[in-house]
Amino acid sequence: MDQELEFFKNEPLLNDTILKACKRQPVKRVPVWLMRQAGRYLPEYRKIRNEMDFFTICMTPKLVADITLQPLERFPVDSVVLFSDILVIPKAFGFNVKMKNPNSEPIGNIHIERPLDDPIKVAELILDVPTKTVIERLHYVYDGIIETRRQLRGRVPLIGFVGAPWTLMAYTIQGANEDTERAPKGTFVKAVEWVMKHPEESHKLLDKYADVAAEHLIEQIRHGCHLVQIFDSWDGVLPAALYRVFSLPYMKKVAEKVRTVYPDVPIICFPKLAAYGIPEIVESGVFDVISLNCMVDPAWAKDQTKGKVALQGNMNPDVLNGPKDEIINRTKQMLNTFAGTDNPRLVGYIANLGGGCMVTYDPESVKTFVDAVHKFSEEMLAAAN
Ligand code: 1CP
Repeated sequence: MDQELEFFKNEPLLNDTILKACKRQPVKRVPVWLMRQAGRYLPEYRKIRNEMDFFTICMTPKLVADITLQPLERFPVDSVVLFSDILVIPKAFGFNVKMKNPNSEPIGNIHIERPLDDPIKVAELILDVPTKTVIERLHYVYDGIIETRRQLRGRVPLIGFVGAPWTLMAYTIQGANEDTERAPKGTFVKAVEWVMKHPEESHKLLDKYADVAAEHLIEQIRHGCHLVQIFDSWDGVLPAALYRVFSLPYMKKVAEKVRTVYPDVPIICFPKLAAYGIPEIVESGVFDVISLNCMVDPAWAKDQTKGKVALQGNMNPDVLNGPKDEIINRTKQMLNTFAGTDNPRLVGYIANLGGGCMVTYDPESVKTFVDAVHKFSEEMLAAAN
């Protein structure tokens, strides 16, 4: 296996545009991929998923590789994202992570059967589980990466990923992205209550999750991922003052640890709802790229980041449910906004959605978006010469 990993390390990449954009080097056209492009809306994924449990698929390297590559077989995306999930980490700690209604509702909600409900259990359920043990239990992810690299044959780079410590903690305590009076969807009330009531245990838990998340990214890179993304999907439930204490420092810790082992591998961070964190994320100096949610105005983000990091995003995902002309016009508009007057060559820019692909997409709409990014950015860059 070591020989194969060595081969992957040296395998030439046929398209490294996204790696160049991450490092703010010039490109001939803007690279594009879509968050959650694998799985979900593709009929070839739904077919597999109708017959199999989600985590069984994640644990089967051949299927991981097939599903990871499905978007590339249809569209000329400039990167593929590994088929896995952020919740593989709580699962590897021993939490029973389940997909609700797996049969009747293929794209279901996640829930954890017995979430962390008492601070006294942090030691036993989290701190006492050696990081090495957790990483061993995640070996199926690395096996999936190896199989994906075999089938990918250097066509485009492979993105690995992890959930940010705060987002992982939010799921571990809330148990689900609930939809009840106590915890309306997307608010993670119990998790926010925890950081107020049990700050010390929260910090210990976050610190351990940061260790494991960093090791998980390091192993993903070691097994063949070319770049990585950290998803802080639920940062926005923390007001800025709490975000600075309980989220950002731990996301930073993950990136710093990865950097010590792989100083040159691009790290993208996705502060999904906490745009207020962007200036400090830039200041931290450990991220190559910030992925912008569609709620963020690109002109504002450019002003905040001043070319010190690359930017990724941020088409409203709803647009891809609309007509073709609208997708094309909005894509043009997006490229023009990111270029502005100061960056006509679109240096340090990766086109993407501002959130994940939706189950409702017609695959043709994804193709329209990808083709439009390539066509118009090529024209814009040629004109800027
Ligand atoms: O392109 C891809 O979809 C590839 C891999 C991928 C990624 C990057 C999956 C597969 N999940 C993720 C990340 C992920 N998982 C995030 C961060 C991204 C984001 O903010 O959108 C989050 C929050 C999760 C947690 C998760 N996994 C949920 C959300 C629960 C909720 O409501 O809070 C769900 C429903 C899943 C299951 C899942 N993971 C991936 C897929 C394709 C699916 C759908 C599963 C199915 O087939 O039933």
